[in-house]
Amino acid sequence: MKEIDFAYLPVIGRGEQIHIICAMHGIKINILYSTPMGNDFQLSTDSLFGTVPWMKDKSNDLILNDSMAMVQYLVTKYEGPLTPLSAIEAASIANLWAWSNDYYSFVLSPLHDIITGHNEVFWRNLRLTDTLAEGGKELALNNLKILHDKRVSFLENYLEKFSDGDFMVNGKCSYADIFLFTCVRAVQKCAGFGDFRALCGSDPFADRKNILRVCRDVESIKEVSETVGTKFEECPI
Ligand SMILES: N[C@@H](CCC(=O)N[C@@H](CS)C(=O)NCC(=O)O)C(=O)O
Repeated sequence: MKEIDFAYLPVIGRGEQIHIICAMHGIKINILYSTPMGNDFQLSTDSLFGTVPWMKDKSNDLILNDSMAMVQYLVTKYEGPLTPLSAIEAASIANLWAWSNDYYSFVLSPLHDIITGHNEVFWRNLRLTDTLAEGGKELALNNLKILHDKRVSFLENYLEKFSDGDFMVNGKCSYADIFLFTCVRAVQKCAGFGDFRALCGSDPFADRKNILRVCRDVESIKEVSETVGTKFEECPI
């Protein structure tokens, strides 16, 4: 049985990559919408770490509560086009996935806090010790633009040097390409990032030709476009 229960929020966030991976590997997903945006899954009691994404494999009751653990498990346990072919390939993919994970944690998550007005004490920056607390939204957005430009430049330069064909690793799509794609398109299209886009002259990835090429490569996969549909236009973040 290739089937998982999957709890997340009705946003792109860290969840859409899992939907795409499951579609590409023929894994059925039962969607549970989590609090505070849904009621199928209680974040504070049903999840191990008080966070989503969360998943349970119906075939063996394995529960995972971290997106990195999930993507690696799913492409290993249920072989398909995203399964790495060697230890070196697997490590290179994880390494590039981590770029998006850091970008998500340090740029997108704080932007989410600004978009949703979330300013409770929490483990991320931008709440107690940094500029959202001290300088307000305008300074926080400007600082996040600096972080965005700096971090995106590193990936763009890396791809210019080391990735000559399609996708980022060995010319074939990986879960690293997929997470990059969902992060980039969310920033470019989701309504919540409008203020950030305006600050960046409408498209924060406008001149990043290598990153945009990877996104187009990913988008050209049938399961990807079918899974994503109009979600980037409809989801707030
Ligand atoms: N390392 C975790 C991070 C999970 C995480 O921070 N998830 C956010 C939503 S994207 C969350 O559940 N936040 C709960 C909260 O802010 O209370 C992963 O990638 O799965």
